Amino acid sequence: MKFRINCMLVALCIMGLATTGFTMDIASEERLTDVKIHNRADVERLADLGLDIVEVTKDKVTIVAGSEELRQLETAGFSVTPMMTFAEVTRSALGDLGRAAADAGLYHTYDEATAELKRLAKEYPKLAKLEKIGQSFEKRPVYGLRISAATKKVPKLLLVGLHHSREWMSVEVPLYAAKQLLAEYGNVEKITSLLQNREVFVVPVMNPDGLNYSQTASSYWRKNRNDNNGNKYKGVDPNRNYGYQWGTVGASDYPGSDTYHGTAAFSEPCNQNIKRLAEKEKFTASISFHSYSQLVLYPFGYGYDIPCADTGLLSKLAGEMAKFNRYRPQNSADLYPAMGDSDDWLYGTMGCLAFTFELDRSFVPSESQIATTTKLNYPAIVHLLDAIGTSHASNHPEHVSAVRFRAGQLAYLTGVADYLRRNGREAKYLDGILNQMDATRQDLIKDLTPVNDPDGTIFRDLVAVAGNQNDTERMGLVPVLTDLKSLYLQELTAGRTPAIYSRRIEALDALIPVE
Ligand code: 0X9
Ligand code: ZN
Repeated sequence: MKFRINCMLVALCIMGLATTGFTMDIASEERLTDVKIHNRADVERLADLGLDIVEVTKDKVTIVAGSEELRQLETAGFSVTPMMTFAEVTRSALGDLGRAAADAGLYHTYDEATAELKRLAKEYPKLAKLEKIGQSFEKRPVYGLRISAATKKVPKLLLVGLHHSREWMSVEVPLYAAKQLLAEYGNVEKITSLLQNREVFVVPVMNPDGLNYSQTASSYWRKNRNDNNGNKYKGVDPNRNYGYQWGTVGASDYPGSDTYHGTAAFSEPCNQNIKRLAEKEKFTASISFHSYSQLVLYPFGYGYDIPCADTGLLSKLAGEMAKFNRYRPQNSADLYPAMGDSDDWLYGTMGCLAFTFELDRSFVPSESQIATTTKLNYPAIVHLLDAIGTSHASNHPEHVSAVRFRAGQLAYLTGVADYLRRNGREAKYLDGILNQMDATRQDLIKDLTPVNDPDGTIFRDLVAVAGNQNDTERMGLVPVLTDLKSLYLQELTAGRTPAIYSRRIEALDALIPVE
């Protein structure tokens, strides 16, 4: 952090001329290119060609393309306006930066970010713990910082930076959040209480090889540095390698593409690291930081209009966070459909309320923007941290297992109550059991309201549990099943998604004994 970035870079970013490679390693052919569009089908076509989309507006998509892609676009009938080549941008904007190994001005390098995490863990031993979550393709350790003052099990928030090498600001925002949370603990009442009741896990650099490459060799590199088995084209796009609906939507199977998805889902060590971590931690929510476009994105992103049980909650939270950073809340696919991103997997498979922030208005804004962007986004992060005290995805594993547990408990308690009754035990035991049953039943009903269980995940769990009980045990669930039936009947009468409710009523009828 010794030198300041060449002021030409500042000028470049003001002009909005950020670019990179359609990833040929042959940088001289790369051009920032405007492609005229007429509708969202055009955006979809561009994403499906595996193009490196930088920005989407109403009438144009800005991409980074080499000469091969320029030809491809023209053949496909798109009207294109090529702008600066990558070489021109690099020469005029970055000056010596590309050669000043291991120095990125005020931006953190991988080594600096790592040193910072180590320093924080040392300075706040009671609140912060440094953890190695794995290593990269080039065997750099990938670190995370676990931050919490909780003494019990609490909701967890994951903050991840730098999937894409050239998006340096995406390191700064989670790192700043870690520093700020720790500094404010004990000084700012709200943060003190939040850290006593939440956990934050910060991974500022998930793709260290890419960051290093971008800061020392090719500033606008996007992907990781997998050697692709000796292929002349290097790198896999880490935000196309997660394993939910993995395929070729908005990605490419060609190693030369900047959205190359790799040889298989989770083929990349950096993606495996996040997978392992998420499977272990069961995060309630996450934010993955990217740049640029000033957006708060939410799943699903692998196709247009994918039904999603938590759309209401996700868009509500995105909207609330966007009030703080004044970004635009948007469904990911509505930006452009692309499979294999972190949010789709974190939400779809792990039941985590997963968001992507597209920071700023260029890849590497001037250094003075670091303070502005980090401060701007901190309150949005704190808001999500606060919100997960009461909000969770309907498919969050702890929630689903809580329902299973309650249903099982209810069935078990029914058995115990029956035993007590039959053996003439003291009424006080029986009363206790009956009270407990009542409370459990009420909790279950709450879990199963259409709002909390819009896609019926929990309902299916309940039906499975009920179906597995013997007749006596199932009796404990009958009041719940009956109440649910009348709830669904009300919904049906009100004309809300009749198909779903009539199916649920049928399933309930099969479990409720006929009197
Ligand atoms: O394309 C990406 O991976 C993200 N944008 S970036 O410019 N930082 O590369 C956006 C991902 C959003 N997800 C989907 N559209 N599925
Ligand atoms: Zn990105």
